Amino acid sequence: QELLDKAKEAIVDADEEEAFHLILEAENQKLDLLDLLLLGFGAGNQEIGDRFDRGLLSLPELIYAAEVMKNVTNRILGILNSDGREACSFSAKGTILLATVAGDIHDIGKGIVASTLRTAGFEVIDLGCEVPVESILEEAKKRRVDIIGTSALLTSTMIEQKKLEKLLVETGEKKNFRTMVGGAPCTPRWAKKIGADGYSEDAVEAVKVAAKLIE
Ligand code: B1M
Repeated sequence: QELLDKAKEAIVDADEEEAFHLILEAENQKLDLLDLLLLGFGAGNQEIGDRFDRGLLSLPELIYAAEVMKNVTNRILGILNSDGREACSFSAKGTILLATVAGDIHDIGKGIVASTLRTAGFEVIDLGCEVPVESILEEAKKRRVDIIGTSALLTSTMIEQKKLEKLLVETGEKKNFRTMVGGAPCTPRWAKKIGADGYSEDAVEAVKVAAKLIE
């Protein structure tokens, strides 16, 4: 718990050196790095968001702390992915394309989803952020993926997920792919409304939903 508290504090203080030191410490103590990421650093990320909301943090401060969170996320995911460990029992193999939708640069959560899916045995193609629906579909066709997963963190960019569903129907491609949506403003109701096949609230649930979609 002490390490988790320190991890939270490191993000709030935007202290990258301390954060990397804590990762090493957790590795040495053989602690679960995913727990450290989600419950420790993740709590710090949540806290900076809340502070920004309440006007206690300026945008440059938010950007700086978020950059530290991103570097920390990448470091931990790098370690976990190179371990080649299987975290879950659902080894439902399949290919998933992930993208944060056009106009949206939030990619920390999507990175965690990508890593969790990889750890669970899926092949993940991550197109990054600000990806237009046309590019998503083009790549999905080229790579013959099973599932297209989109992430949206802004209420103003969720509409891109609807745009993708529309494009899939209009081009006759809907039958060829399962779709999945996620990101803080998304809900199961939203997924149903736009015609997406799946929704998940977090990275762990994303694995279960993806496994179900390719059953
Ligand atoms: Co911004 N931002 N941000 N931001 N940011 C939010 C989302 C916001 C809620 C903050 C706020 O005002 N309270 C708000 C959105 C308001 C709204 O639309 N209703 C907001 C805003 C307004 C903005 C800007 C417009 C600010 C500005 O410029 N004025 C700007 C937008 C720029 C743009 O995108 N065009 C902006 C910028 C930024 C930073 C660059 C500073 C940084 C992003 C860095 C990065 O991602 N590379 C940032 C951050 C960090 C946040 C908050 C603080 C944290 C987001 C995050 O990383 N969460 C966020 C407030 C908050 O959420 N408390 C906020 C942690 C992450 C692990 O969770 O992303 O939810 P999350 O992912 C989860 C689940 O959602 C789910 O699993 C993940 C892991 O469990 N999930 C999926 C996600 N995708 C999924 C896909 C799936 C399945 C599950 O299947 C495909």
